Amino acid sequence: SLALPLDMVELGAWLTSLSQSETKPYSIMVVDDDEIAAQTYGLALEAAGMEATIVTDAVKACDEINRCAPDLVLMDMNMPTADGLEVASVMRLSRKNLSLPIVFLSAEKDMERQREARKIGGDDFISKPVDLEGLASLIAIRAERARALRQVMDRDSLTGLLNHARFKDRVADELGRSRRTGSTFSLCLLDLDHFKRVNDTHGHLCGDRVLRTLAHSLQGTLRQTDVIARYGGEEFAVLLVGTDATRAQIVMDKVRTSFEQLKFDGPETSFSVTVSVGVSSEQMGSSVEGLIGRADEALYIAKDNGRNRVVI
Ligand code: GH3
Ligand code: MG
Ligand code: MG
Ligand code: MG
Repeated sequence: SLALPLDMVELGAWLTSLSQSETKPYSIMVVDDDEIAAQTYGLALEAAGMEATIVTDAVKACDEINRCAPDLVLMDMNMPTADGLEVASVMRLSRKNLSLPIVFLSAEKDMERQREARKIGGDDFISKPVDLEGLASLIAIRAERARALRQVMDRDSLTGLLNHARFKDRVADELGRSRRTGSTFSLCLLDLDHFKRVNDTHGHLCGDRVLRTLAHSLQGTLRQTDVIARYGGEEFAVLLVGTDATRAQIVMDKVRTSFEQLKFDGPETSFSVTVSVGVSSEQMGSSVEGLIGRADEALYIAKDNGRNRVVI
């Protein structure tokens, strides 16, 4: 569930992010060695407002999942390059695919194989030939619930940002990419200054509003490819892709100065809040823990040196 827009937030940016998340069509991966059949299903899904990615070589299906992050997989059972059941078992090995619905589509008449398909975690089994309209509506319903589930699993309910666990996954992914391609990135930890005081003075609901406001201003300021998360209570974490520490300091300083200028209305008085930031950047042989540890040390220095500052 999305929070109401706030007076201090740029309404435009908020509405844009809201409409994007609401209208983004369901992305369905269709895995079938029979290209004509796959295209037919794809067209039926697209006619119902979804997006279809066709994969005819089952061996490539798992890699494709990482690339296109589908809301649902619709898969044939009997394919020459790999058995649909085996492909599904491999998909289920990844924690990321826990909530991914896998719908089997097959001419398979053998009840034992159908049972097996359900046993490895297939969510539905549809017999060929299929009623295309029925297929599309079933897929849309499954995809909708999967997306809602993923929202609960991956996101923080107060701010809608990625949660702590998913943030660490993304840092690990980015570290892997950086090792393969030599790309650079920075990790920033943000901690609100004297936030306990804000709660004590203006109440926790007001404090919650401050947290949402910082989340929205990060979303409004950073790039679409950057990763923004709620790390914990009043702490946020940001991964700036393709950005070295010097550049990250400039970016985060912009966030810091625009945030300190916001005026919040408390029950009795209006007030402003500041934020301290620690930055670390990818170096040869970094680990997720190493990066977070170094950002944390920088954050500690920022606090120690008077808060409301960015330290690299
Ligand atoms: P410092 O500048 O050293 O970071 O001081 P601080 O007061 O921000 O730090 P401290 O760790 O003492 O307090 C953090 C506060 O953040 C305490 C806690 O109640 C508040 N907090 C954590 N999560 C939430 C939340 O979800 N909502 C609200 N309103 N407050 C929260
Ligand atoms: Mg087949
Ligand atoms: Mg803290
Ligand atoms: Mg704090």
